Amino acid sequence: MNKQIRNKFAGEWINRMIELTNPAKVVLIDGSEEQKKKITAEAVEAGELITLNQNLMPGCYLRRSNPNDVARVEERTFICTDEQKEAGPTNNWAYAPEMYDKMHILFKDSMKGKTMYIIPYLMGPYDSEFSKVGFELTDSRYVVLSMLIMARCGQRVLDELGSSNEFVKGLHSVGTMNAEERYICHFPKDRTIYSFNSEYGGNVLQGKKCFSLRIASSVARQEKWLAEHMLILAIKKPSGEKVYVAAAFPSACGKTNLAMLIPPQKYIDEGYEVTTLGDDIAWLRIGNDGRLYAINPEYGFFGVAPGTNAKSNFNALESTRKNTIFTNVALNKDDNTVWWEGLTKIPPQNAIDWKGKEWTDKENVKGAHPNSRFTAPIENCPSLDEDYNSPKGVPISAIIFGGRRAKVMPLVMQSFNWNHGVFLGSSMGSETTAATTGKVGVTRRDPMAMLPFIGYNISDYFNHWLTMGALLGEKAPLIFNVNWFRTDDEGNFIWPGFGENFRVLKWIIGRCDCSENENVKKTEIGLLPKEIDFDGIDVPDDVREELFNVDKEIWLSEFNEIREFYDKLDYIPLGLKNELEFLKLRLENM
Ligand code: OXD
Ligand code: MN
Repeated sequence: MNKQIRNKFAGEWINRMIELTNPAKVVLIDGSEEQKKKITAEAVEAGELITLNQNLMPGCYLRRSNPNDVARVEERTFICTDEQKEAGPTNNWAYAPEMYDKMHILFKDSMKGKTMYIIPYLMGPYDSEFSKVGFELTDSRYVVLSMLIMARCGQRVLDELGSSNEFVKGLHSVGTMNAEERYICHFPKDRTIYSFNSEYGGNVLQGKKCFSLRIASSVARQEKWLAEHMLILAIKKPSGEKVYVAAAFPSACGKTNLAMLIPPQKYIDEGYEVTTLGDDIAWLRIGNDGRLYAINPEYGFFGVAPGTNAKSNFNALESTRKNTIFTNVALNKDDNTVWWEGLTKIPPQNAIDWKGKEWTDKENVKGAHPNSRFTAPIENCPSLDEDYNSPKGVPISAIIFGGRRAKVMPLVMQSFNWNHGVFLGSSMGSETTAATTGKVGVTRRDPMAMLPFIGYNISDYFNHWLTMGALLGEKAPLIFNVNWFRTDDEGNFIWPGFGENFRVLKWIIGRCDCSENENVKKTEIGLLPKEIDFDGIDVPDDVREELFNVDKEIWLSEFNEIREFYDKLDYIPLGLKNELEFLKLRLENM
């Protein structure tokens, strides 16, 4: 029996899980440096981690995963409830009692001969009304060490929990790594998460997608707040005033890059600065003053390595210089550091690929897996905002939605109002690239970039967004849509993106403080800038026009696609039905 946990509710549940999984030993994670060192040394000794060059990269390690376990598995991810309609048409549903039975068979004796680590963790800052406690019980040292980076963990969390029964229960076992029997299960009613047969971050670092999005979105609906797949950044204006922005993008749209953006020199010289609060998840609540406040519940970055370099994202690269775990990247044998596609133009001479083989055929074989990752402490980030840890959160002035659209969406537009903004979020999508599927240019709808993460029925989720707007009233943040991926007829991107995206952010914050009141025009699809500050970059006149072009035929077909998508849902909330109808009327009169 485990006597280390004094909280009666947690203690009882943990004892049941110990009985079920039958570990040889149980270790409570206390959050101390000594314990972390000890577990790291054991992981190195067991061959689970490779020590990298400690002079160049202190505290950094390389992990090679099972090659069958390199990404999130949406088809093996379940929302388990009593009735299917609670999960809705966009989730894999399982009948909760049946899934519990199945899981308890899989977990029976799954930790026999192994150590169970009890990780008490907190999503959100200490002493904050935003924050919520979870426990993850795991038999993986790699998961323990990754959780120590991604969340606030240990004794202080137990102190914060006190005698409360409010915590998320999580059980994880690496099992046999049989991909066919891989399960990522969520039981929102019991606030319980079970992950089995995987060690991939998005599946098993339970604080992240499982808790902070799927379980939290369902809790947020009950408690009237929002748990969203959003980065948070701050823009300091030359006056010294800061404006906070939250933004949601589907994967492969540069979310981490935007979160850590460095403005063009001209704006830095004028006194602008962008700072980072989070790159993946935001929890948003209405504060005492009626405004919407956000925190980043996480404590680290779980970023995609390939493509990250000093030019594409200096701040992300700097964040990985110390105390970072790299997963499935190549090992540079010359200096015992890491490498991935896009880090430098020329790969290292002598390297080992992500599968652990000598990397000789550099033409045909990738050194790093395309979804290889770095797990890095947030405090490493040079652009970290001073308020990233604030228990109060930061007041959000603008919400940005975005996707990868070759023709439909302009570079930037503002919604007419909150409901229209929710409509833009609900219908947002991204076109597939050759890298993601064989079929290029198919629009995959990914509402609010939350499709794989909404822990309940998507129609109720849309309704909840509309309700939040009604509660916020006049104090609601403005909602925008951006598209960095507009192309010409040959398929070339016409917008430089990266740091230049600051020009768009500048218009957005100008809309928030009314300084761009004159620089706006009403179109059928939303409010567009009359002009954007192109000073200092070479954007020909026809490209400037194309970036904001609204084509009636393209939009009519977009309208039809949105309607088809809506038709697949259980119901469409009235506020969104109206927006769809208004759009049609405006387009018909165009
Ligand atoms: C994701 C991630 O898959 O953040 O969205 O890793
Ligand atoms: Mn994400």
